[in-house]
Order: sequence, then structure tokens, then C-alpha cells
Amino acid sequence: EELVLQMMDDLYDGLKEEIEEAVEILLERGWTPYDILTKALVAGMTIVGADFRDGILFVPEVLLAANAMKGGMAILKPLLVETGAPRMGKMVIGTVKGDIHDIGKNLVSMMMEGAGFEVVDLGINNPVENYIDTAEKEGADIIGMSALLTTTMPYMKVVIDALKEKGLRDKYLVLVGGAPLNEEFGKAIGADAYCRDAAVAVETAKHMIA
Ligand code: B1M
Repeated sequence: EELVLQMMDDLYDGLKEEIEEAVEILLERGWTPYDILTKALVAGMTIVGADFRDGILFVPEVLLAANAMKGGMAILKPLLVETGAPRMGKMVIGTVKGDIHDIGKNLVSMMMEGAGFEVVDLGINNPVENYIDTAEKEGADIIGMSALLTTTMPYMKVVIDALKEKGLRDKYLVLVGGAPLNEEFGKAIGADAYCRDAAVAVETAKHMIA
């Protein structure tokens, strides 16, 4: 669809209002929120990511793109987070210490809420205590961690090791995700599962909680 290609351009150029308008138009045309999210917004951000990696785009431009993406996500959020779904369990989720990427985490939060999970979002740059203290205080079932940097993903093991030390590891389902991770890494650090994307996070949580 032509509008989707236009959205990819607009996301690339960080045009928030244009993105918001296009999201509204696709909704009117009967697109599902999930398809808009994955086929337009996430697909567009993948192109931004490739050019960022290749030194064609720089941080200020990527920030604008991220901001435009968030504008689109804000419209989709209430639609993805439909009320009335049965309560499935509670998840504490955050991006790990040293890492400020939050778009993927926000997406996981939204989709988990949409699937009926209660979500406590810790935001970015979280030390061990934030995860453990909040999970304990909130009576959570799941701890979710996100990392987008190869330099911050090892911190997930620090959190899991701290859970083990405190004798709390088995109390929680620990799910991890983020672009640089893989199945093998998830196993190596002792997580219950690596989640490739937000949909997999929802399916995994449903499957393992039930
Ligand atoms: Co950054 N950045 N960035 N960045 N950035 C990456 C990650 C990078 C791969 C770009 C590149 O070089 N190609 C690269 C990392 C390289 C590496 O580690 N090997 C990188 C770098 C280097 C950096 C800086 C160091 C750049 C600098 O300053 N020189 C810096 C680091 C700052 C820090 O964190 N300390 C930095 C900064 C930034 C911005 C601030 C400009 C911005 C972030 C804005 C924001 O998040 N609010 C940014 C962005 C936007 C990106 C890219 C382009 C896009 C990330 C994104 O939002 N993707 C990214 C390139 C890329 O990933 N291709 C890049 C869309 C999102 C929907 O996908 O986050 O993967 P993702 O989430 C998916 C899944 O991974 C999964 O589900 C999500 C949805 O399906 N998932 C989970 C994620 N978390 C999960 C948690 C779960 C489950 C599933 O828990 C249960």
C-alpha cells in the first residue's frame, strides 16, 4: 500500500504529525492496530536502524524518528489495550541499567496489557533493585527485561543472579528480549525464555503462566 511506503519515509524523516495522521487513515481503512504497528511502524523503524548502523543517520535524526513512532503508538495503545480481558497475571518490565532504548519495551507493555496482563513499567536504565523490589512489592508473577545494546545485555544476568542469591528465582517467570539477544543467550543467563518480539512475549507469558 502506497500510504505505508509514505509512512516509512515520514518515519525516516521524523514527521510525527504525518505519522499520526496516517495511523488514523489506516484505522479508518480497516487496518488492525497490530498490522499498523508491525507492517508500518516497526517496519519503518527497521530501515531507520539499518541506516543508523551504517552511519547514514545520526542520533538526533533517530530520536526524531523514535518520537514520530511514539506518536503513532500512542494512538494505537488504547486500541491494543482493550478492557474487559480476563486478568492473566502481573508483569514488572523495564530496560536494564545503562540502556535508554524503550520503544520495544513499550510495545511489549502495550501488548501484554492488551492480552489482559497487568503491567508495571519501570521505564529505562534500571538497576537490580528496581526489578526485584518492585516485583516483590507488587506481587508480580513475571519479570521482563529489555536491552538493545550488546554492552547492556549482560546486565540481565546480574538481575537473575541477584534473584537466585535472594532465593527468589523460582518465584518469577523471567522473560528477556531485545534486538541483540537470542535464544542461546536467554538460556545461558538462566532466563525462562527469550522473546523475539512482543507477540512472542504475550504467547510465552500466557503459555508459561497457565
Ligand atoms: Co540506539 N542503537 N543507540 N538509539 N538504536 C541500536 C540498538 C543499534 C543496533 C543501532 C545500530 O548501530 N544499528 C546500536 C546498538 C549496537 C550494539 O549494541 N551492538 C545502537 C547504539 C550504538 C546506540 C548508542 C550507543 C548510539 C550513540 O550514542 N552513539 C546510544 C545508546 C544510548 C544508551 O542506551 N545508553 C543509542 C541511542 C539511541 C536513541 C536515543 C537515538 C534511540 C532510542 C530512542 C528510544 O528508544 N526512546 C535509538 C534507536 C531508536 C535505535 C534503533 C534505531 C531502533 C530501536 C528500536 O526502537 N527498534 C536501533 C537499531 C535496531 O534495533 N535496528 C538502535 C524498534 C523496536 C520495536 O524494536 O527494540 O528490538 P526492539 O523491540 C522488539 C524486540 O526486540 C522485542 O519486542 C519488541 C517489539 O517486537 N523486545 C522484547 C524488546 N524488548 C523486549 C523485552 C521483552 C520481550 C521482548 O521482555 C519480556
